[in-house]
Amino acid sequence: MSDTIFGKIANAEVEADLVYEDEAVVAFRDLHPQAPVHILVIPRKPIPTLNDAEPDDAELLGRLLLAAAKIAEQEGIAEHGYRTVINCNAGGGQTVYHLHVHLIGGRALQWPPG
Ligand code: DGP
Repeated sequence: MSDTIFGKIANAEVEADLVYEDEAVVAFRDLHPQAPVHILVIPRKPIPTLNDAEPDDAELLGRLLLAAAKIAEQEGIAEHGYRTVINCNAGGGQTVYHLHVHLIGGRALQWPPG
C-alpha cells in the first residue's frame, strides 16, 4: 500500500483521469484545475518532496520533465507555452507529499506568481 493519494493513483488503487503512463511515470488531470490544462506528472516511486530526491533519482527527475513536455504536445499547448511547477513543503504550497510536477496551460499565465 502507498501512503498518499498519488501513490494510490500510481498503483491503480484509486481512479484518476490518466493522460500518460510508462514504467516510471504516471500523469493525470488535477482534481482542482487552475487552468484549462492542469495535469500532475508523478514518479511511480514515492519520493515525498523534491528535498528527498537523491542523486540516483536524477534520471527519474529528467523523465518527469520529458513526460510533461510530451503531454503538453499531446494537449496542444506546447507551441503557445505552458508552465511546470514543483511545490516543495508547506511554504512552497505542497499539500500532497508524493513528488509531482504541475503542468499548467491553456490560458495566459501571469509572472511572477502570487
Ligand atoms: P500541491 O499543492 O503542489 O501538493 O498539489 C496537489 C494537487 O493535487 C492540487 O492541485 C489538487 C490535486 N489533488 C489532490 N487530491 C487529488 C486527487 O485525489 N486526485 C487528483 N486528480 N488530484 C488531486
